[in-house]
Amino acid sequence: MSRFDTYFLMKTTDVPEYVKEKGYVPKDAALTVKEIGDGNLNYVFRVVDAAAGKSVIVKQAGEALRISAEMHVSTDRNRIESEILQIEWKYAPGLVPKIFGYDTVMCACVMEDLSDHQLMRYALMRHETFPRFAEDISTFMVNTLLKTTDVAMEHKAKKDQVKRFINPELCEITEDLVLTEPYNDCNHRNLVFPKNAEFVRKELYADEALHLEIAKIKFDFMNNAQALIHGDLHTGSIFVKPDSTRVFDPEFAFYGPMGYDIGNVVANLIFAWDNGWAAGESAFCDWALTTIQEMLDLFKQKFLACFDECVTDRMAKTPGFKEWYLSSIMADTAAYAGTELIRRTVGMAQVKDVTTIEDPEKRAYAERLNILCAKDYILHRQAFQQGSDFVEAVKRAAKAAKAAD
Ligand code: SR1
Ligand code: MG
Repeated sequence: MSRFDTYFLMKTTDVPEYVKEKGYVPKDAALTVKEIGDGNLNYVFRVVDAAAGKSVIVKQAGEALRISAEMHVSTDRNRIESEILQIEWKYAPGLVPKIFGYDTVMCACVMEDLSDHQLMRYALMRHETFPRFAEDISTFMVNTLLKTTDVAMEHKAKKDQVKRFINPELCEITEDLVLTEPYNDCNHRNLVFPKNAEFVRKELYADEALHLEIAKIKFDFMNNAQALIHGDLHTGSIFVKPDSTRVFDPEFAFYGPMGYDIGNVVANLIFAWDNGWAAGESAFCDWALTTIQEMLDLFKQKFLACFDECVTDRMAKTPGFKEWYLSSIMADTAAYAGTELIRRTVGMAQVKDVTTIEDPEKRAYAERLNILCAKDYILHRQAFQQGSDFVEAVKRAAKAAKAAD
């Protein structure tokens, strides 16, 4: 009988016994443990065996979320995360952390320690640039997304995956926080920067044409079981070094539209641009926009090449289909870049890139830019097909946000 035979939320002091009992480190190892979690949901412990020069990460799901004690989500999310990371490792080796084990009782997984990397959001807030990022993230997305679709997988095996990764509670968070509340504040959880209160009322709460498009996008998110998506691919879910990129934290994963992942990356690079603009870091801002363009164009190029290699469905080989399919993914990318830009600007879960902009005028401007760019992406989504289309919209919004002051 072990005290880890029944679930409880571990404290730092419980973790050494846990990793020893589960066999991840020798019983006599002298360990140091630090809680390093930075997300909204889970607890993350770094366990170091200094004498052996080894370390691992233990990630445990709590029953209440860190961001709000009132929000409860099944601890099964940690099982989904462990299994997805193993699938992603198969499709995109070296671009996710290695999983060493998952414990269904404690809802904890033990994985590779990536402390030699930095959390991408914080590195971007220091205006560091990552030359490999566009290459790596486009490879990650093509390999994990296209290869898990019906065009590439045996159809019954794909449907089994849809069943296995049904993720209703985490999807509900996205349906509420991303695809409902930013447009009406129906749960009174929005956080609107006071200087932009009237702008948000007019541009988001009172725009019925926008609401109709968001309703269409929301039901696409809920019903388009296209690929096994990460589901929360923002820069706080990515570790970077100049020569390495690792995506982690796929607990929101489910079968959904590919554009949701791609659009999230686009939006989060725009948040990085906001921060760089407020700090007067023009070279960094240029890098952020160039990276959006390169990432999307590389995605398209690799997608078309990979399609020819991995397509198995007879009808999917019909001439013209792959271009049509890719074009719909680019439009979805614009739609979900837009919804991410808006929800992180006025919704409950915001991003430090923007909230730490100290000058209130600059922050208000950046937030107006995000909202105007988002509306362009959402309302004209079919027109966004090339990387440069996405970048031009940022430049248009930068001008329009000044006029909207
Ligand atoms: C209640 S969780 C808030 C947000 O944090 C996660 O990272 C997801 O983005 C979610 O929407
Ligand atoms: Mg997360």
